[in-house]
Amino acid sequence: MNDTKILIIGACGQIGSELTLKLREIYGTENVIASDIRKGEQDVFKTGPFEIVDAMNYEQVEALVNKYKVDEVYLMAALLSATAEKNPAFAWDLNMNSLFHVLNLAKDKKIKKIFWPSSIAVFGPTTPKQNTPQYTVMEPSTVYGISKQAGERWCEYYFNKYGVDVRSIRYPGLISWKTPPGGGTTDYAVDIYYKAVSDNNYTCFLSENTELPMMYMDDAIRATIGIMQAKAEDIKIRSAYNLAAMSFTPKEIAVAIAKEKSGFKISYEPDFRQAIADSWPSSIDDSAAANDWNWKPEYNLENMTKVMLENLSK
Ligand code: AKB
Repeated sequence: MNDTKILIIGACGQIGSELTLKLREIYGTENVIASDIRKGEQDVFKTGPFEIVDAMNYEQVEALVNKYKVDEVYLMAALLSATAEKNPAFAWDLNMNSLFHVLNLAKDKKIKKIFWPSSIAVFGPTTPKQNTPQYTVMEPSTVYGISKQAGERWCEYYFNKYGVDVRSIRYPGLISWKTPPGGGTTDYAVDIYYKAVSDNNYTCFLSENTELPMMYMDDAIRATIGIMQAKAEDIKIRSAYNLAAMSFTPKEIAVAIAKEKSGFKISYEPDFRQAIADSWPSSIDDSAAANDWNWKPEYNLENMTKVMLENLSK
């Protein structure tokens, strides 16, 4: 396993940066090639190989795969929900073309395995909101959700038709103190901790009772590497797995923060992201991931809040 060569596309983003460091710990620095459209202010390009790549350019991606004899690709480049609504055409191009490039590289046997992230955004206003099942009505109403839903169908198609070993999970909102998120609807759940530490108050862009599925980044990274290391025959779902850890509202996260930081205050000024959040599930049934590849989260709102505040206060 230690000779496996891994390419991460979108390595400077919120998930990519932490994923790169973890994969380098497991597979060895030289075996994990980080790449992105530009260098971020990240450890990723100081701790191992780093290449500039445009995920939408097939020749550039193929050249990297050939140069490093890449076995596995983690395609983390994407425009998230809020940013995608501002530039739907570009979001569609980036999210879909980059996926086709790696799927086609695997179809042509140039790479062996792909990780591609999906999202709770594949669900829409007609989906059952509580404990949303793995298989259910899916009518996403955002361009991001539409691209993730279409991407899931293509992943399954390439697996069924060409035997491409592609694996995916539907991430909930992700929370980390290491790298800030960019352009998502769930970003408030990260911003709130930064503001709690700097100002002891926060104005939330979602309303107080908007309940969304969320996850601490360490759990998300464990899930990502877990599904990639699982035996191929255990991965029974080749579109994307539901994944869950906790669900809370802005009001509930504010209460959890106030327990650690007395006097913390929240106010609410919902903007265009409210409609996106209202179209998504409140909680997720992830029993298929638990059954098929032993997924189990470790963080809940309380222990995550302690870790977030502790680290951001340093
Ligand atoms: C977003 O808010 O767009 C993302 C997601 C749920 O996929 N965090």
